[in-house]
This record gives sequence, C-alpha cells and structure tokens, in this order.
Amino acid sequence: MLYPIATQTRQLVDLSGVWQFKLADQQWQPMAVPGSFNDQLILSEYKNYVGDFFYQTEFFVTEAMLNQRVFVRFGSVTHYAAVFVNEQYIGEHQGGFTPFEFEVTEFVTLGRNVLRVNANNILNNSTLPVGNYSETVDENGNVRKKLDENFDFFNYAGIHRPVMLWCKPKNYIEDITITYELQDNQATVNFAIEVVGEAKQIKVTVLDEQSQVVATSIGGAKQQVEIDNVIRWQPLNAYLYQAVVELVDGDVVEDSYSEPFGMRTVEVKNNQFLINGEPFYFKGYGRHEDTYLNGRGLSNVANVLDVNLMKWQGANSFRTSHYPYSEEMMRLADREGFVVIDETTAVGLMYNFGVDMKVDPANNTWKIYKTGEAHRQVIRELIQRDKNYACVVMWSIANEASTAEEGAYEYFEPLFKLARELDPQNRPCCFVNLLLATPETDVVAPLTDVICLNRYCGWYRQLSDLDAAKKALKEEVEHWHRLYPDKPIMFTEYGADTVAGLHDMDFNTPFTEEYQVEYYKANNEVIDQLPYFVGEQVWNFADFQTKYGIFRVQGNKKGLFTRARMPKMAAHYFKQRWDNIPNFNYKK
Ligand code: BDP
Repeated sequence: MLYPIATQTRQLVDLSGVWQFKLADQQWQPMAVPGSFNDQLILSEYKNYVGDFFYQTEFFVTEAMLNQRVFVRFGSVTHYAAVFVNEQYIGEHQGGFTPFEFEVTEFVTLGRNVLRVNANNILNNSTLPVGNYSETVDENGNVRKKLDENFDFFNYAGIHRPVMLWCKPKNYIEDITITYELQDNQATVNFAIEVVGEAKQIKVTVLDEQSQVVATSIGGAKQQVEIDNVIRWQPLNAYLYQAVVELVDGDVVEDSYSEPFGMRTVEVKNNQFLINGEPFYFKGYGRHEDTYLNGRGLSNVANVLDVNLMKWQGANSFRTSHYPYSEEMMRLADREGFVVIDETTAVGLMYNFGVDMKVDPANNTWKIYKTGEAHRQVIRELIQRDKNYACVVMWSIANEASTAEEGAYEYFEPLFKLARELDPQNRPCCFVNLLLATPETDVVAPLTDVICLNRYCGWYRQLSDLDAAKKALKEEVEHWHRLYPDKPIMFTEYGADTVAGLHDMDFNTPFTEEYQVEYYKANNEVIDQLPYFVGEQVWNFADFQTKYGIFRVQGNKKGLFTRARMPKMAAHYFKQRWDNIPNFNYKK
C-alpha cells in the first residue's frame, strides 16, 4: 500500500486538526486528531472508557477534485472504524495499527462534506492484540463494559495516525513492489506495478540522492533495470534511491508516484545475521509508541527526538514492539539507517497471562483463542505496507505467545509460511520468545530464523542475585545453542524497572538507577562471551504507560529514558558501551 504523498497528478489534503468527538451517550466535544482520546479527557472514567466512540469533521471538495477520484485514507484507527461520508456508509476496518483507504468519489459533493468515524476500542479473544472483555449489568440495569488488557501497555485508542483526502487520477498507480539482486555494486532491480484502470505505458525513472537519473525503462506492469555503481543502504548510513513511476500516454503523464528505496542484502547464515554479507550486531531497544499528551497518537516531534537519542546512544536498531509503527516512523528509520525488526499486533496470545503464567492443559490458549484470521490479516497488511523498506530486516510474527503449549506449532506453522510467501524480499522471520518457553518446552523455535529471547534474569527471576542470574542466563542460552547451533540468538528484551531519581549505596536495591546498571552489566558480561549471540535490544527505550497493576508505578519503568526522554544512569552506561561496539564484526 502506497504512502500518501502529493505529486504532480495527486492532491493531498491533511485533515489533521481538532475534530468533534463523543463517547456513546455523551455530548460532542473537541478532540485532536491524530492522538489518543484517553489522555485528552483527564478523568479515569473517560480515560479508561470501553466501547463505541465517534469522531466527526468537515472537509471541502473543489471542482478540480471532482474531476479525479477522491479517497479518504486513515493511517490507523484503534481498533475498529466504520467510515461515513455525508451519512452514507463507506467501509470499515478492524485492526488498530495498519492503514486503510476508501474511494469516496461517488459520495462527495462540491463544497462542504461531513466525515464521520464510528469507532470502538474493544479487544477480545479473536482480536489482536488480545483483550479480556466482559459485560456486567449493574443494579440500575446499566451495562458495564470492562476490558482487561492481556498485555503490558495501556489500551490507548482513537484516530492515532493522519487522515488524508487523497485525489488520484482516473487511471492510477495502486501499488509498487520493488525487488533486486545485488552483485557487488551492480543491481538488477525489478518493479511490479499495479494499476487501477488502464495504462497505455508505464515509465520508471530511478534517481539517486543527487536527483540524477541512474536508470529508466518504459513498458508494462513488470519492468527491470540495471543500476551500476550502487551505493548500498547500510545501518546508520542509509542511501535511498527514488523510483519515479508514471502512467504515460505519449507526452501526457496521467499519474505519477515516487517511491524511495534502499538496496541491501539480509541473510541468516552460520548463526550470524548478515547485512550486506557482514555479521551485524543489533544494538538498540524494544520501544513503544507512547508519549505524554499524544498517548499512542503520532508525534513526529517525539519520533525525531527518539531517533536523535538513539543515535546519541550509539544504537543501530529497534523492534516495533508490539504492533506496526506509524508509516512516518518507518520512513524516518529508512532514511536514517535504523535497522528494524517489524512486529505484528500479535501480543497477548497466552490464556494464563498475568495469573500464574503456568501452562495449564485444561485452559489451552490455542483451543480457546480464535485469533487466526486477525493474525493472517495483520501479517498481510504489515508486509503489504512495509515490503519496500530497506530498514526492515526481519518480520516478528508474534511477541511472547504461549509457545510451550500443545497446539502452538500447528498455530504458527501456517503463519510463518504465509509471511514467507508474501514477502517479496524473503526476509528472515522470527517470533519473540517468552521466559516460560524454555529450550526444553518451546515447540515453535524450529520455525524461527533467529532465536529472539525476552529474558529477565536478575529481575523477574533471580532478583538482586546477579551471580545466580548470570549462571541461569548462560546455561539457558548455551542450551538453546546446543539445540539450534545454526541459528543466531539475541535479546529482544531484557531489563529492570527503575524509578528515575531513586538511588542507593547498595547497588542491589531493586528499582534504583544503580541496580538497573548492575543488572545490565551482569547480563552483558554473559552475552559478550557468546560468539553466536548477535544482539542486545533492551526493554525499554523509555518508560511507558500500562494498565493499573501492583507491579506498575504509573506505568512500566524499564526505560533507559523516562517518559519525558530524560536519561537514567543506564542510558549513559549504554552510550559508553555502544559507542565501543561496532555495527559489524563485533563477535569474532
Ligand atoms: C515482556 C513483554 C513486554 C513487557 C515486559 C515487562 O513482552 O510487553 O512490558 O515483559 O514485563 O513480558 O516489562
């Protein structure tokens, strides 16, 4: 799916601003779009509201627009949206983290039009993420809706990403898929172009970063060009070409779209993760789209700041834990050279989450949950959206699913197959393993290309006993390696909750800044000795909001930075460490 941009043939109108908003049975009130509604409403009953809510705005259509096709495009609405233009139903979308668009040409009129979104933030055991949803009736007959997140982040909702009016020509470019083969600095690049309507001819022009033409071709839906002297996309040293695709009829350009793309190779071989043929070492984070004021709504300011903080720290990568991030962030990562593990919304796939976390055959996750369709949908939508980004080096099919339970392999096998079939660039695929799924009990690891571990040795286990933590970690990782000697292993999460400003002379005191540093030092001491351990992504980049819980102090406090992006001691520790770890060939 193409990112919305204006071109010589396409007009783009950004509908961001203050819309009208109401919760069911309430009055209309102002609400900023994009943004989560929750933190704009202050009081707990609104902030924690569960159910239907409505957004409305107006837009204006000009004569020129009526000569084209008019679309409304949403970057994301969390989690469900039904869209109406002038009170007529246009379409709907389930899934809170991927874009969707509808053609509204037949529904708009010259001048003022009204756009309404009927939305809903309910999650249950057939949605992703998974939520525990219940309804009770109180003594006055009122239905009380309750949603208990089956995951550790706040269920922010609303119109989270930009809404655009996008006008395209009658015949237009619907999609562009770019693949390539690289031989040293020579590339054969393939373009697959999907057109709606008719195309006399399609012209492809490839520009380098100086806007110099490096290749052209003209023809049909599938085209190929050769590019010499290729400058590769490299971690933290990105190089992006532009593919300008045009529908032409003689001298007339009917449609034009420009897609940036970098070229690099990715391969997993001999327990190493190779980018452009060299063993890459992941330094970075699991993150969240989470900020004060905006909640989970797009904040370009926070994204740019975060990218600069990551560079300051010497990081080179992040995982889009636990859902597809905004297209704006993906484009930023692609431009700035951050290596991305791109994750679906599959989080909370564990029936016993948060209770006693025990595998219980009487309550088998894979028998109770009905998430298969949602899972296939998000894999399709994520790959469709992000397939051309050089920054994406691996797809994460799920985070911390119950992969030690019977039925897990049967659930995941077709999903890995689907992702591998859909990805035109054949990137590696992984799932992120939770600490209960040990080498002895996990059944899904045979499907993964990289063993991605979320481990909390020294926090949820072996608290304040770092010698025991080191021993346990080493034993477990070595065990994984014995079972899967060819698969690289990395941390996709490790961390300790830390309240910024809390200090102690005793470095073993949990929640202090001192302990967070000691925790990381101990873990890093172990992984530094293991040649097949190819990366460290800390949990988390910054503190973030969660549901209420006795283990959470106004949210999860495992950030290296506070929610306001101020560094804790561990942020300085990692800067020093990562400044001295090269992107390539760290492990010999
Ligand atoms: C893991 C989850 C992550 C949590 C983290 C934690 O993947 O979402 O926030 O642990 O407990 O279980 O901090």
